[in-house]
Amino acid sequence: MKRLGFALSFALLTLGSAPAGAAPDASALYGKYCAACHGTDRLGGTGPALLPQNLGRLKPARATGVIADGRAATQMPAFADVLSAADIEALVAYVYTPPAVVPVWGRAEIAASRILNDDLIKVDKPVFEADPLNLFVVVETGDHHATILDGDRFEPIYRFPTRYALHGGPKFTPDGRYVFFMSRDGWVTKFDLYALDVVVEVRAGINARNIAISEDGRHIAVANYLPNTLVILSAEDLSLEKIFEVKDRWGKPSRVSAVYQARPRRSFVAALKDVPEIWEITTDPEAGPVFAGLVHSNEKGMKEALPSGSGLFALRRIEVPAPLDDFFFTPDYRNLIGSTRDGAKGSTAVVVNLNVGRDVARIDLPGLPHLGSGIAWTYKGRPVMATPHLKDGRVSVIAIDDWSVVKTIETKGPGFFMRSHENTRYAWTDVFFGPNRDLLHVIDKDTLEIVKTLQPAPGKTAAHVEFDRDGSHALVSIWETDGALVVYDAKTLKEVKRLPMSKPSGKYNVWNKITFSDGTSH
Ligand code: DHE
Repeated sequence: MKRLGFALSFALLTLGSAPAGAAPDASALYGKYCAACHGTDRLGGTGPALLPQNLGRLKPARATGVIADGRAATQMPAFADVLSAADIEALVAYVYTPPAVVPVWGRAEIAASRILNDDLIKVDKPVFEADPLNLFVVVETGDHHATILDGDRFEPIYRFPTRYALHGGPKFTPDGRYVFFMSRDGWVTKFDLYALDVVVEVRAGINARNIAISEDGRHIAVANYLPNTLVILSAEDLSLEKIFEVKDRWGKPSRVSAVYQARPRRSFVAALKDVPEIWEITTDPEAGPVFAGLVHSNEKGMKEALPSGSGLFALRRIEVPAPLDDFFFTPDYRNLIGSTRDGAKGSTAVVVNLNVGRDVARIDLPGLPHLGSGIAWTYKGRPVMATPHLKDGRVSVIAIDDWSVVKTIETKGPGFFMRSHENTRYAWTDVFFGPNRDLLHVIDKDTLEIVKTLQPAPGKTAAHVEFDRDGSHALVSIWETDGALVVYDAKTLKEVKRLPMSKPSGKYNVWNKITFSDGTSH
């Protein structure tokens, strides 16, 4: 498959900046220096989209530095010798200003963006010697690559470039053969883990959040901030199946925070950022027993039971007290816990029973719990979930039979991710923010005590753990451009191997993902 290089734009960098004293013409500067890579409409091209929504994670001061000095490990060049400081400031202001016309990304744009890899060699077994169900897919956001790692020998099998800025966990087909990646600019890539090559790519949105795959492996849902859509693609060839324009029952538009697969329900569940509704979309062609008959709110705001046989992609709206996002699902997918930021006391978690279609409990969890990273296990015969907090140094352990907080475990700082495995007695969590961000805590699931605190690389952020297929090893990321993957023996907690990697933001074990291990993200 061919991709245009950034080289094209650099050839155009021969013209000078604005004459001294004249106010820079930002639009002209953009057209001259940026458009070839980032698109005349700023929607992206070979370089990422330059719209305020897409730049939300980059502070303007940092953007000034990127234009002046370029960006390491990408093809973004330095412009300090070509543009004056005033030109650069004008460009920064320009890209942080919304375009005069709201960009459209609908059926035609999605279809036109689709790129099939005509060079893909069809194979019926893996082209490598390793257990295909114990592979790790490692996303390296330092230089925008992914590595396929043999999960028995912990040796890289293949490394390839990805789209710019992947986010969220890649999703696997139920047989573990194909994996789907999503970039924040809305690109979805289907990759064949047997052939080790891209199958097809499509751009499903301009600014996307995450993807989910349906229980039968036939559909991919894409959650978008821009435009306000939820897009359903065929997992076979990433052709477009349906676009939901996301609006509440009164017509108010909303961004989609995230979309999840609710496997036993045979549905997608979407978190909406701006309106107090959760959406459930059936992926069961018969709109089967779980979905049919459930209460939802219709377009007139009336509660009604969904008829049986509502059909593939039938939509059920569930009203909630406030917009909720960052969902943890109980292992049976009857309940979810979502965060709301409406409480005077800080964040509060709301439990929504998906069967009855309404909120059933509230849990006071100040300090912004990162519920999406929550994991579940059985503690003293009770089902519990545990979540790190993004703004507080603690892990909350919550009973999922009565929603009480069983224990608050003090940590050395706010955390981001949490992981375990059925075959290990430990749960691992990172300290992601603050001076102790190089630490990881290992918690005994039977005593809820921290039994060890690890420091794999002093001074460097250590984060995101994933176990191998049998739970005998835990893999940790060192989140630096010249970072590493550190393999620990999950019993002795001793390091067994260290592999250099470029900011390995996340790693995903095929087996744990396709079997929906309670210790990992889904
Ligand atoms: Fe993520 C997963 C939302 C910032 C790295 N992140 C997710 C998911 C959601 C989410 C909803 C679950 C999707 C899935 O896996 O299908 N993330 C958000 C945010 O709202 C937030 C706080 C702000 C934002 O800018 O979007 C945010 N996330 C970050 C980061 O800053 C991280 C650390 C670096 C990055 O690459 O952007 C980051 N998020 C991740 C990773 C996962 C993720 C590595 C997958 C976790 C997993 O193990 O499954």
